[in-house]
Amino acid sequence: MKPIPVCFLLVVSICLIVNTGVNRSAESADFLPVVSSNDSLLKYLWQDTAPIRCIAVGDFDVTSDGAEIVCGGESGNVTMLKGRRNTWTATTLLEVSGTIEFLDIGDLDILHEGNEIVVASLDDHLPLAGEGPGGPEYWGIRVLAGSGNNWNSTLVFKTENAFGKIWGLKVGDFNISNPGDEIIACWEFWFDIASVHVYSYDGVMWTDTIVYTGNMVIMDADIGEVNSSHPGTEIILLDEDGEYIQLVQNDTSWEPTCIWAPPEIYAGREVEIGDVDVHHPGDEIVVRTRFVPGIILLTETNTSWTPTWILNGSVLFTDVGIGDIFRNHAGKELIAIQDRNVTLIWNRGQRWYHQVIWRDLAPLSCLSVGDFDSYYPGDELVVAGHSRYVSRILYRLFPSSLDIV
Ligand SMILES: [Ca+2]
Ligand SMILES: [Ca+2]
Ligand SMILES: [Ca+2]
Ligand SMILES: [Ca+2]
Repeated sequence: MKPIPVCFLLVVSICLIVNTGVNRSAESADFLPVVSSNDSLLKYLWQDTAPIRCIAVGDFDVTSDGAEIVCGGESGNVTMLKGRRNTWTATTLLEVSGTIEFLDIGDLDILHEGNEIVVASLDDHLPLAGEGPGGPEYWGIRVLAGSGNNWNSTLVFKTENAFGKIWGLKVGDFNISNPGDEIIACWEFWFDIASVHVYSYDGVMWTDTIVYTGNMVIMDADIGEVNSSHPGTEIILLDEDGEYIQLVQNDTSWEPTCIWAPPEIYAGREVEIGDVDVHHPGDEIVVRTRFVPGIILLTETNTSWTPTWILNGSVLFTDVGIGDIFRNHAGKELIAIQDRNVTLIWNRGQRWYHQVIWRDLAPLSCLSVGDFDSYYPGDELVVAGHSRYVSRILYRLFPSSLDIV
């Protein structure tokens, strides 16, 4: 652990509870064309005007049943998709003059009914004199709360005149002493200075807590019960060099421990934690690699950590997710995207299987799983990327060969 450099404190301005005034009344809500089709296996729910970078599924609008979809990307718009079977409506919830890079959903404000959406965007700017490529980037983290046609956006944090970049962002219970969920953001300030922040809202104000700093950039973070020798949840951080770091919360402080320091080929770009192996107690750590294309599983038994390389690829994977979408398999599966391909990954006994279940029209960027379509039982998978389409992949579209593996 390294103290936070003074330069970092000078260049970052913290803007807590700044309401940007985006409050859409019923009259001004920006409805986009409704998708309606007679095709019961409708694949493309909606098309954005520019490539889509991020997508999330969750129940953030209490006026409609079940979960909704939210997506964003190079258009600078955050769009909500609601629908059932062949009829879908798109509503713009927020517009920024830049790119939406991260979206996630959780209960950040316990006084607002239901869940809220977190949006992290890289905002456009005109270069200042002397600035070239690689100059300052202006990031904003906003929380969107609303229902129906009425949505509010609150700016939680922004960088100003700073070299800063968010590599990973999630919503979850990252601060057990604050009610509900919090935001974790893995920042790189200046060059190679890692600063992991947890943003907590207690119903009155936002608090920004630095939970980890270091000289190696942290690529991503997630939380779950991955370590049986420690009661409660653990946060896992991936550093750029390959170290896997466990953060455990002790009252109001977060204590880091390196749990695995593998060769660089195992260095991770993204971590997702969930119960993807019913034969192993608790949650497992799933990692998308950043140098050698692959998906890795890291599991703990009696304080020893075991890596399993469960999938190779020809090019780097761009997203990995966890969900229960394969009815012929008990428990949850992994879904990974690589170029135009969506691959389903599941285990039986000690063996891992994988199969491409969908090919999009252009390279994909993001995926999410949830019960966003009440017409079909259980959860559905949604993917998006350079085709600009949001595609729903139903179980009935899976290749029939899957069921005999
Ligand atoms: Ca709430
Ligand atoms: Ca909490
Ligand atoms: Ca398990
Ligand atoms: Ca469903």
